[in-house]
Amino acid sequence: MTAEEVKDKAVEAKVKKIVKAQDLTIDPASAMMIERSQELGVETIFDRAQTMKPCNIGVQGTCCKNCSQGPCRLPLTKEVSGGGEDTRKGLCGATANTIAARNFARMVAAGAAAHSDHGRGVAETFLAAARKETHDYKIQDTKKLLEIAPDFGVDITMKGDDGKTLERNIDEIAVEVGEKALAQWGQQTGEVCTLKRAPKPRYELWKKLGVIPRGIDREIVEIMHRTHIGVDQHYENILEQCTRSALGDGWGGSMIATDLQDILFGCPYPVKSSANLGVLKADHVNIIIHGHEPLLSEMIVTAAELPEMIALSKEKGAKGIQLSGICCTANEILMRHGVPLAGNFLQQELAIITGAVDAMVVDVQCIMENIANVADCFHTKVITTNPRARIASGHTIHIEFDEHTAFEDAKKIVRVAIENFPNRQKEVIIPRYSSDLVAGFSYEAINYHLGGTFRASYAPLNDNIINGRIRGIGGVVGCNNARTKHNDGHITVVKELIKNDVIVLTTGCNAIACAEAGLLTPESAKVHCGPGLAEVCETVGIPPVLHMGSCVDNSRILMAATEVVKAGGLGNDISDLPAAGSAPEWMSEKAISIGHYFVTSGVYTVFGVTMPLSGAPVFENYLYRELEGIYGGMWDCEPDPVEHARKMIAHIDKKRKALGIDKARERVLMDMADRQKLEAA
Ligand code: XCC
Ligand code: SF4
Repeated sequence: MTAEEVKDKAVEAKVKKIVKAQDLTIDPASAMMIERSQELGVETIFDRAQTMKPCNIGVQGTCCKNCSQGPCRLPLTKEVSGGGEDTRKGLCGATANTIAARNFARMVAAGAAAHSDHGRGVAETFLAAARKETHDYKIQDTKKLLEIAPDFGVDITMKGDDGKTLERNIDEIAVEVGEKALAQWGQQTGEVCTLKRAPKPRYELWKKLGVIPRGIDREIVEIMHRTHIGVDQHYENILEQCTRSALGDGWGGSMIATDLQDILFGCPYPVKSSANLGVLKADHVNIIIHGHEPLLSEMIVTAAELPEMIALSKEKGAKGIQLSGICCTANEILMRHGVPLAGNFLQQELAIITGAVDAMVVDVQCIMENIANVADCFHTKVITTNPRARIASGHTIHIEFDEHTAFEDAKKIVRVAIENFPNRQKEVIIPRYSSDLVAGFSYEAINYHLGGTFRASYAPLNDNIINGRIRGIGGVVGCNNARTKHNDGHITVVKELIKNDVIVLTTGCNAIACAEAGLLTPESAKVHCGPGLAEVCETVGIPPVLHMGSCVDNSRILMAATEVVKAGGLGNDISDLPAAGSAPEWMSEKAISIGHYFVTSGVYTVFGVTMPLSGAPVFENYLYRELEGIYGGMWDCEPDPVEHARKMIAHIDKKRKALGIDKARERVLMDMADRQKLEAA
């Protein structure tokens, strides 16, 4: 070892000793497992976050490696931050703003590609099911099929010989919807048809600005072209392409994924379950499904319930099979089957460290390569299933999933897990923490819940916003980020919002964080909400935080916002609503695509932790301020979670004022002391 290396090691050891698990997460179950990892000497992301600091120039968004003459690195200088002239240039002359805009655009492209490729897979399976090429999948929700068919230009009725209107055969409709849906990806001209679902003024604005995506894939490819060296070198023009691509994600690929999944697997309605590592059972075969696509996991849910599988598990000495999930695959099967949540993004390694996971089955997205290394320290089998996503580290098994043999594949996987049960080596330690939850709030379910079966409508929600009981709507979503305390941003932001009577719609890893903190129960309303929101939740019987699903289900939030606009009384467009978006602990490129389709749909959207923009002040100003004049929504970044929530509330109040409904409630912020006074009274 060189002297340098010795020094590094010493620093590393010191850092490890200083950092307490309680400083890394607010979740007691996770803290327990972090400590256990330290005890066993199993390295996790929490350790590496201490020993490896992020690159200071990349963090500013101003490192360009788009050609081999670079990387050209343009950190912010004192002169520029002091208002002086910005003379920074890459070799080709690209300015810091061009570089940051190109980097941002590539994040949008990757994020939109991830969501949309997921959507494409769903559309392909949907079509196979509609054509009856597979018997494992069936068209289940025909009501939703008939509802969405017209959006794809598919007739649901036909004229009979006698001129009378007849209902069309449902299978024919399904095939046509499948074909039209799949065509949205490769379409070269025209418009992605689902954009028409937006409120009319929004659609018209997009049309006027020329940002309606022609085809989902085309806009993503065009970002890659434009950001190649020497093509698009104007940040405004680059951002316009980001808008096409992101809208093609939120109102296209993601929305179609959600719709077709609902039709194949059933539209979610409220369902009870539980969340956190405590859902694992020491005496059961534990199978965790992790990733994003419900296609395979739906089959695994069924396979794990087969009497033959349960019998096999007993033969191997277990009491049965416990299925649970991590990340958005978890959200998908929770929403439709009530399968419990084992944890969110930063808990994937920790789940394995319990020693109780017999198989972790992964599909695509947000699967850390290191789970393979952690699994090597235990008996856990990591099973990759998607040809797009394999792992070189550690020892993993690949059982490829094919929609034509889906159920057989799923049975194979469940069997591997069961056979692995007797191989447990280390002591099993499962933190005894799990929280009850209610999930399953599709926008259809919200409609039904608020209005009742016979007059399903968003009008009661609007009434309560207008009369001020509900101050506004917060869409809080997104990842975990190892650069910030696990779940702290999520829970602080959400609690601050509901305390101030802002109802929260959630998806993704925020939803899982809220579940773990007990915020997804109707009972949590009277503990955490301001009096207005508490009253509404109590009357209607809903939690103050509504779990709407996975990352692609952010499209449900767009549809809910559209329904609120349609219900009337709160303006004509999404940008008129007293609403704001947030991703307190974002990290993935998908989050950037989501953020951008929220912003360009008219929503003020705040991201936590950091944004790769600080080295490019002109581009940053464009995103954080000027965009509001164009789209009515804009980006912002606020790492402090309380301030983060307050910025959202300030925006909500600004919109209330513009609507003339600010008088309905006093514009005060409740803090904890006020709340206690109120409770005491
Ligand atoms: Fe992944 Fe969807 Fe982010 Fe969680 S929230 S870390 S993307 S699982 Ni969408
Ligand atoms: Fe440098 Fe320009 Fe090449 Fe980027 S594209 S690495 S700024 S020369």
